[in-house]
Amino acid sequence: MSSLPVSSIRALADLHPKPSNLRFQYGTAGFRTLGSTLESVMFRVGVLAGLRSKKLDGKTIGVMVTASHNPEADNGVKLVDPRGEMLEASWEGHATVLANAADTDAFIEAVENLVKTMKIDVSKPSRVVYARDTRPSGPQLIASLEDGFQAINVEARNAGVTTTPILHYLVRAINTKGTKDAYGEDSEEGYMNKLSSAFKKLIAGKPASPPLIVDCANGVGAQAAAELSAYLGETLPLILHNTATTAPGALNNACGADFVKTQQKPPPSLASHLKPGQRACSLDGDADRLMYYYLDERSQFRMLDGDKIAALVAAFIGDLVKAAGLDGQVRVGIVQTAYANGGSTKYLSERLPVRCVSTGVKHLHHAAEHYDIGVYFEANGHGTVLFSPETLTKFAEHQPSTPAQSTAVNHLVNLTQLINQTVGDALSDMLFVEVVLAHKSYSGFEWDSLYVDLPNRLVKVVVADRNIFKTTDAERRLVSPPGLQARIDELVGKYDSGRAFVRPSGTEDVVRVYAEARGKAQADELAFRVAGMVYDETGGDLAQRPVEFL
Ligand code: 16G
Ligand code: MG
Repeated sequence: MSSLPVSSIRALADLHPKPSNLRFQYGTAGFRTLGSTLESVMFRVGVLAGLRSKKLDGKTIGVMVTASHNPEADNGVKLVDPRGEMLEASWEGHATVLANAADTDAFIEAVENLVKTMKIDVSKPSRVVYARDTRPSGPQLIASLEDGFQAINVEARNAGVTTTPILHYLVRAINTKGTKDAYGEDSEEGYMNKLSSAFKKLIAGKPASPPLIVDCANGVGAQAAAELSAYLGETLPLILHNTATTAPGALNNACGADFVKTQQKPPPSLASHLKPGQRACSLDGDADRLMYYYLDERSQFRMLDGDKIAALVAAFIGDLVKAAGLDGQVRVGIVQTAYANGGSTKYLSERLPVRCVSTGVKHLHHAAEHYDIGVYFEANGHGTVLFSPETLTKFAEHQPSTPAQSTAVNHLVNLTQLINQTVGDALSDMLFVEVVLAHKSYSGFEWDSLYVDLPNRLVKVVVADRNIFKTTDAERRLVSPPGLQARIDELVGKYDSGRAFVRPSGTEDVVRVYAEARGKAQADELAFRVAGMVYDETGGDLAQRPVEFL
């Protein structure tokens, strides 16, 4: 049995020393911090990805270099497991250990430990496909990552500059190639073809759609959207904005899905393009989140966020399942987080089963897998719909008894092709929304009218130590610090339709407070009063209470 190529690892690891003053953590979205500090992390992730592949018998692992909606100077990296899903949670800890080994010797020791404890057969082949977004720090970080691949002889395939969801697609396509579960051709063209042909089938016979404005956040989504637009042609005219992928400082700056959601306004760059009634949407920096919006007849901004998308698409799928005659055989369910607006939860739970899970895509994704068709969306615009393997078989074997049933089954089958099954995908979700709008003859207004959002406020509190805040019940209740939840409950009880929760962020050194209530002023007041309680709990100086808006 061969052993680890220690001298090769050593020589290359020495080129990428860990900054001694920094500690890295593989968090909700992988490693993410200032791009200029990440070289050693990239090298080590290269080695780790190779080991993960060896552990899984040479299956292809994905590596995505991106910091999503974060500022341009940030960067990050996350691993993708063979079916195109997020890295298995137990390996997040291994990633953190490897990233924090103080020097080359400690790193080699950590790698040897991992090989031993996980019983990794290092003689197995290892395969990785990797990509990056458009950040300026990307090329240098990719070079470090490639040194990691080289250190343990990974067969590495460079997917270039592409979106996070396309990389996830590629991973699944590569690993299922030539099998009965073949996911698609393992190329960007394969992805574009798959989505655009399903879309064309789904909107066949519907009136031509008016053009859709797409804010590409000056990120990698701009390239993918331009490519997709060419495949779609007349079937969905896209007007792309914020496509300046090489303009310094432009990425996610006053544009993109996160800006729209947190500022509750359209990107200023779209101001002169948005006319009342015009549909528009924003992608985030790596094109896995989507926000829709429009201006009403009084030119008021109306946001159609992840919750509104969930409401629109879940009801559509539920209706198709019924129309196909599969009611009772195929269970449709919804997964949300505590951030889902109470209005959306009420609307959805009157129609379909709804579950609430902790924040973070991996939690939603796994919960959605428990349904035959699982619809999951975070309010921030990340989400997708999962069809279980048994459901796909049911669609294939179903014998429709009427032409209407047959049409509905066909639509469902086409949706399984349109919707990215690996991860939330802004472009795939955008096409899905457009299909539903076309089928229902909805404008933004009718869609928005499905339910009314409760006024809400999100606030972040900078505290000395966010780790003292521990939650339960899908992050809806605090168990620590003791007593705080009871005081929050008492306060919330004083507000009509009041709801509030406190959770430590998984991506920033802050605590987040969310509140909603019948009126805007009440929601704001509740959020700030709870934020005050949180701050007081940490013994801060009230005069400098560092509460920030988010
Ligand atoms: C990350 C998560 C997102 C979550 C957000 C919460 C992934 C791929 N992304 O962006 O799902 O909503 O973190 O951030 O899991 P927070 O913990 O700072 O509030
Ligand atoms: Mg993103």
